[in-house]
Formats: sequence, C-alpha cells, structure tokens
Amino acid sequence: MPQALKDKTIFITGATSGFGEAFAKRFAKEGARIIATGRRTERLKAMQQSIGNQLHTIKLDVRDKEAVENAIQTLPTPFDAVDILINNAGLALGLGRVPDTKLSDWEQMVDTNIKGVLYCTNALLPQMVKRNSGHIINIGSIAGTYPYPGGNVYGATKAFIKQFSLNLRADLLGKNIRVTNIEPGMAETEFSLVRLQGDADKANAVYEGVEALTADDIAETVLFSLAQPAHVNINSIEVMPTQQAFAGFAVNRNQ
Ligand code: NDP
Ligand code: 8X3
Repeated sequence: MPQALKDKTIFITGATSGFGEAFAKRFAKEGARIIATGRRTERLKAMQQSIGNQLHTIKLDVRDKEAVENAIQTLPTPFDAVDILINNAGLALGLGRVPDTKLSDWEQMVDTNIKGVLYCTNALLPQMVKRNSGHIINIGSIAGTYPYPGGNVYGATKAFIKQFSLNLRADLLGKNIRVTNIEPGMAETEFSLVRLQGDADKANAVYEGVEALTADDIAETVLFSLAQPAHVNINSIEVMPTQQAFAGFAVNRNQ
C-alpha cells in the first residue's frame, strides 16, 4: 500500500499521546494532512514542530459540543475537507467495583467516550455526505465485548461504540462512507496512568512481564483498514497481545 493516504485529510481526536499520537506520526509519513486535537497544548506544539506544515493542531476537549462544532466549521484551507475522522479520544477512570465507584468518573467516561464521539461524528458527517466519500474510524475496545471486574462503565461505553459503528453502517448504506471499529486489547500507552490516577508504579505493573500491544501496532491496524480499496469496508478488527486471553466465568459459592 504505497502512500495509501497521500493527500488525505485526517481529523484525529486525542492525538497528544498513545494511539492518537502514533496515528498522527504514522499517517503523516504516508503523506496525509493531519488535524491533531487534544487538551494538552504543549504536546500539540511539540508535534507541530516535529511534523511541520502537514499538521494542523487544535486544542479541543471533545466533551464541549460547541467547541467541537466550531473547530470543524473553522478548519483552515487545506485542512477543511476531512476525508477520515478517527474518534480516538477516550479514557477509563478507576478499576473499582460498583458500587464503590464515583458517579463523576462514570459521567466523564460517558461524556468523553460516547458523547465526544457523537459530537465529532455529527459535526463531520455532513461534509462527508455532501462529497459522497469518507471513512470514520472508531476506537472501541475488547472491553466493549468482554466484561471484567472493574470494567463497568468503561466497557459499556465501548459497547456503545461497537453498536454505534454498526448502526452508522446501516444508515450510511448507499453513501460511500466507510465505518470501522478497531477493538484493541492491552496496549501500553498512558491509558493505565490515567485510569490509575497518575500512579506510575501501579500503571507500570499492568504491563509488567507481558509484551503488550504498542500504539504503533494499532496505527498499523488502522492503516490496514484505511488502505483497503474503496469498495471494501472493514467493519471491525479485534486485536490483542498474544499473551492476553480470557479468564472464563466467575462463580460465587459462598452464599
Ligand atoms: P492515552 O491516555 O495515551 O491517550 C488518550 C488520549 O485521549 C489523549 O491524547 C488525551 O488527550 C485524549 N483525551 C482524553 N480525554 C479527552 C477529552 N475530554 N477531550 C479530548 N481529548 C481527550 O490512551 P490510549 O492512547 O491508550 O487511548 C486512546 C483510545 O484507545 C481510548 O479511546 C481508549 O479507550 C482506547 N483503548 C485503549 C486501550 C489500551 O489498552 N491502551 C485498549 C483499547 C482501547 P488530552 O489529555 O491531551 O486531552
Ligand atoms: C482498554 C483495554 O482490557 O484494559 O480498552 O479494558 S482493557
């Protein structure tokens, strides 16, 4: 797939670390124009310096509907016709079991992982429909399919992403707009640091003794989906480290 993304314009949410940062760097190398967004401006500035003119950065909190709409309506030339939206911004907060979890954490996960995806999709779809072309990549998770203790609202937000992706496909039939849900397993990014409230020791322990996926692995997976011919829609890809699998059902025998 030589230069599969040449001259494509890609809008990436959560490009300041992890997967989003890897997407920006990898897809810029493929010749794409990148709109990199996130809340941490110093990271966006550093990326601007390393990638240069091919990159446009926007400080954006995807939970802010007006800010999302404004950012998309005011994109400068030549970044204003977006071919690919990557709904990547997201987070898990905590690994506690309900009911020992915080409602405010649940709300932040819903507002970011669900509503943020809706705001960006809603704001960008009209121009894709008008041009009769586009590709939406949603970053789901294995947590959207497989439950685990402590996954509660995080997993539920990713289950939403799974069904929303499929329902977008249903509604967009007849328009040349592709939708793909990428569902990674354990990947070493800042994800655990955020989930575990900045506790680096606990976050590192998550990946100890296992070769986790990397953000670059997921960039290659997304690139594979994007590089297919226009008549091919990859609906979903579930990808895990080789050393991660399933634990079976839990049974409480002490009632
Ligand atoms: P990181 O924590 O490294 O990156 C998360 C990104 O999301 C950051 O760029 C952060 O930017 C951004 N973000 C968080 N909240 C907001 C917000 N309100 N508005 C805008 N941007 C926001 O984690 P990952 O790269 O691992 O996570 C990326 C996606 O992948 C998430 O949706 C996550 O759920 C999913 N995922 C991760 C897996 C993993 O094991 N790592 C596995 C499966 C899915 P900033 O703080 O600057 O705003
Ligand atoms: C992140 C993967 O298994 O930690 O979505 O929920 S997991």
